[in-house]
Amino acid sequence: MSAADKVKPAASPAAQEPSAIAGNISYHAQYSPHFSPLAFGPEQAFYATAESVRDHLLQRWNDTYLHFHKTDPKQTYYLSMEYLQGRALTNAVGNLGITGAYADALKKFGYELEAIAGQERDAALGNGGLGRLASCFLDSMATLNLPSWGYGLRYRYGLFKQRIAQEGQEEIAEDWLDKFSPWEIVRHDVVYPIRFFGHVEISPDGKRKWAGGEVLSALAYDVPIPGYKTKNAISLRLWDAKATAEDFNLFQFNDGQYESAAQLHSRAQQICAVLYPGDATEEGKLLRLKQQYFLCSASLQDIIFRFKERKSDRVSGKWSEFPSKVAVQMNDTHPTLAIPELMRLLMDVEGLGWDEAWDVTNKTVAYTNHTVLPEALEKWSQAVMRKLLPRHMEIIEEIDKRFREMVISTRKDMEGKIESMRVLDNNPEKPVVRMANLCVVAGHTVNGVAELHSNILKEELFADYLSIWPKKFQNKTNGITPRRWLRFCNPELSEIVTKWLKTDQWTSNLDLLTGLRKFADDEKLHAEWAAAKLASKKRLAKHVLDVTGVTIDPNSLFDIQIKRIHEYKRQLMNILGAVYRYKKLKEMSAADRQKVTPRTVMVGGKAFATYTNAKRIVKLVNDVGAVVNNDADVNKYLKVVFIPNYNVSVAEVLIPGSELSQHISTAGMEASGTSNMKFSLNGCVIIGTLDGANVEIREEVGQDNFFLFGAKADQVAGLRKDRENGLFKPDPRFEEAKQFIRSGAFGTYDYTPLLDSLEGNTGFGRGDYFLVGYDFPSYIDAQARVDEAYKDKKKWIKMSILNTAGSGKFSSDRTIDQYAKEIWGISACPVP
Ligand code: F58
Repeated sequence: MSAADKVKPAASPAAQEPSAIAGNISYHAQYSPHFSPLAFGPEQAFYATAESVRDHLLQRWNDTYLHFHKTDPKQTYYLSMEYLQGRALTNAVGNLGITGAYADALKKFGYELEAIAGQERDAALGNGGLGRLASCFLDSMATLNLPSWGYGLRYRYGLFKQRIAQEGQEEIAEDWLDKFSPWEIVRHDVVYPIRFFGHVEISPDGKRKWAGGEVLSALAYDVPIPGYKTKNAISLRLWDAKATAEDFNLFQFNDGQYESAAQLHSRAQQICAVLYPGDATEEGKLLRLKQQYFLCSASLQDIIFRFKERKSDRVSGKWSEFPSKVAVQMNDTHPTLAIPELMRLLMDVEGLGWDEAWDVTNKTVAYTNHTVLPEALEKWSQAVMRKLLPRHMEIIEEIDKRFREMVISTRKDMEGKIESMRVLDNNPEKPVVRMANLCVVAGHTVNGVAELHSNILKEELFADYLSIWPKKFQNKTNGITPRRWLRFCNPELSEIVTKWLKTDQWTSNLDLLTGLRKFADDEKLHAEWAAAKLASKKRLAKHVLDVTGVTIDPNSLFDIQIKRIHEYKRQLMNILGAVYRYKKLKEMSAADRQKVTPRTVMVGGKAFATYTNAKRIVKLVNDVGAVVNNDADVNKYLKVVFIPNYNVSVAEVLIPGSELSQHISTAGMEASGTSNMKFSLNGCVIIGTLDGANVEIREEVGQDNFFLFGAKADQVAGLRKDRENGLFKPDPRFEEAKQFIRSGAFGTYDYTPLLDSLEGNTGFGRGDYFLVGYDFPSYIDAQARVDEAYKDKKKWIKMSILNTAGSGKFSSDRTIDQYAKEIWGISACPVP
């Protein structure tokens, strides 16, 4: 009998009684080594509650591991540099079906579960949609009982905390591990060596091997991920970097040379210190490459270890079985080094030849692309790669050489295209490795994240490869977990949905939401729906007051744009629209103003620390808000609020309270978007362009329930040309809004560079590359249609209901089911 077989079931019915839970919470409060047993404030209550919930998780997690171990199914490993997990408590008790029991147990101590859950710090190990997608995927993998795991890095400080000061955004280290994370289990038994630098040694028989350099250790921390209404709990394995006692030079230390004595320890600490170390310097670039390699090497060593462990009779002769047991999904190009690392491990450690190793690698790895922005396509300096990973650079060169030879020998017609398709760009001024090309050449499947985006990949970005590998390219439209993004964050609306559908099965079968369509005109449903929305708006208004001091009116139209701040996402167009609205309100008579639909415009999001124009946009939103909100003539009709420190738990308050949300990127530039799905699911109407998943959302919810405007993706290139050729005639409203800002109406800060980026080629911007000027008039017109629609309460609520009803497609359960069947070839493996 193994140790795990002897464990008493924490998930037994008796253990789920409120009194048993209360006892368990007390136990953890008393015996927790973290706090004095005398104090039991909200914070202690949170940690004790979380540790108690963890007992339930651990049982399932152990059972799942054992079950996978025994049945040995093919398993997916999701490699991602980012996971935006947010808070875990509400989600964990919700997925385990013990929310009520925990709420009752906490009442015995005088606490509300919601308030205790609010004590938790967000795990913000991600930046934006890509990281949150990874977290939604884990939830769906566990829920669908799929044998699958996530691998990532355990950053000491996650994405920065954003503070708004006089000068605009300030970044502060986000200390999510300040106390400790109750959800992670440190695995002292799971440690792998990771080498950096060094050289390649060639043995007398010609075998090549990487040696020398410095070697650190990767230590695993496991975060159990419970599925919804299932016994399965999977792992998010996060790696931390360590140096050993042997690396600590006691002699130097005793000689007073403290820093050099612990040099390797300090380098180990740097690896997982922060997500996105600034990469303006060579050191920063090197550190980021180290992080990527660290993730890939540790994860692949672990995957190979498990492959061997699950069938102890597996010998190196059976490597052809590897792809039938292992699928590796690379979340964008950040884990591309998994390709040369798998090749290296197979050839240099396991003794396979090139062809065999290549076959295994190709059948194992697949790549998801999340962007077509040229500046976001990763390229690494060949010199840096050679210095840090000399053996990998050799392997990459060989991949490049063989790809080139293959094209030359089989596709004469493509000769002129080879240079741009190659993995290496040998431009003598700046020789680089093109990571996306490496992924396309080495992976068995490449997918985009929405129909439109996947078509752009096939027709533009990767068009040349399509004729070589027509079957390699797929679409997997993104999705979001309906548990976190409706069931748990919006309990009022969830209850209504359950009541009208007469089932709560929609939580794991989101297509059932279409059943709401037939009630879209029902007055009773309208009344309940409106009441739920108002309750969420009040909660949101309280949050705004708490964090900004601005009072907003829950009866005004709540208009929200929350996402990373980026010029292509066009928060600038939003704020120019608000500026235009403000100016018109000022010009109106008091009597006319009373006919206006009152609106609260909310913008939230973080600007990358070195992205100057994005920071200027943050500043502008705040400056406009400071003037508008204090202008007694108009502030009954318009408020503009910047929501600081946007993160997952803030989104959980904002999205349920939203009525209109803006997804207004330049067409063709937003790969998918996922917050658009969250908003629509929560009965929020979208104003948006035909971009990313907006296209599919509009199809699903109906075009009457979506405010469309702007240029189409296939017009964009032509419009940019026109602009360059001086053929663009700006709408007077666009000129008026910009001029108003230039006039100093919103303070003395110099917005010239930002506004000039919207003009022709000025040297500051790229000549309105993002086509704000072109789309502005149709945006303003669409906003006017919104104002009219909102006046008709019945019509608006119907639109809201139909948005929720049309959201079924956007469950990440659907997305993951498609990945499982069409890319990974894995099937459900439920714990009996
Ligand atoms: C996002 N990418 C896409 N990248 O922008 C969004 O359209 C899509 O819905 C989402 O992925 C999920 O597919 C994204 O979030 C990043 O955060 C990059 C990480 C590396 C540095 C540059 C930003």
